[in-house]
Amino acid sequence: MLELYQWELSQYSEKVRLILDYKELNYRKIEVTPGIGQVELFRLTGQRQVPVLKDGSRYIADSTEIAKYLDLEYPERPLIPKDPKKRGACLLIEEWADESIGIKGRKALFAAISQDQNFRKSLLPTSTPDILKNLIEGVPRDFLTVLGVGVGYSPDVIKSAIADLKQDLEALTLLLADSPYLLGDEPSLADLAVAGLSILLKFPEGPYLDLPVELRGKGLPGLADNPDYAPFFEWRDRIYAQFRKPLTGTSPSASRPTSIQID
Ligand SMILES: N[C@@H](CCC(=O)N[C@@H](CS)C(=O)NCC(=O)O)C(=O)O
Repeated sequence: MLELYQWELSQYSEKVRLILDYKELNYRKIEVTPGIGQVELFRLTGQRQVPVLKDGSRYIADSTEIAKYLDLEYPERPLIPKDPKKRGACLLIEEWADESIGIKGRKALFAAISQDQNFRKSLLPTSTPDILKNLIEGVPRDFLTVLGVGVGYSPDVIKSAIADLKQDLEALTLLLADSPYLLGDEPSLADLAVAGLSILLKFPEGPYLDLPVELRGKGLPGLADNPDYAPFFEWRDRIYAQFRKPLTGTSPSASRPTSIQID
């Protein structure tokens, strides 16, 4: 069976999960432990990031490479159109979504977490002991701001990320005004990339991610609750209802591995 080395709340991992579900491929999720698990990932693949797909003895890193690999090896329900114009537009949107929504969504979420203690506490894994939750909940906002500056997320960077995301959402809403999918009447990798990468802007309403139930449908203030972008999130809900498989089992986090497994 295919295996996906992932983080549950990684937007690039979600893009791949949506693609796997769209192609109706079964896979097993392997939650990589930040830090130590990434060292193992480096040993296996020469890089430290998730997602990584394992197919037999092959490891494929990077969500775009994984999408292309899956379309070649599992051509049923193709992701990338054959028509040259649509193919070009599909590849362009996919790349743009990675660079814009994927990266800026993470920055904007960082800002939201650093400003809202309840949001931050709810985002910690459900398995985190209360003592740790309380410790992190008590971290002063300034400390997180300093941390943010340390990783390149200064208040200016965050402000500009949010402004760019607003333009992205306006553009997507316009593109989707008269067609069910970004490239017209058929779904493509462009839709799956945009929909999957946008989880950090607003978590899906349905039972698709292993995160506290109260966070479902919640998202970035000014984006997730902005009526101007409601058509975009309605479109995304439709994509999820059509193609994304809901979580199965009563307590997905309980059965989650705590480190990556090596054959
Ligand atoms: N270009 C990569 C980006 C993947 C990425 O940014 N992954 C993040 C999680 S969302 C990660 O692994 N970060 C850990 C690190 O960089 O050490 C892709 O499309 O898969």
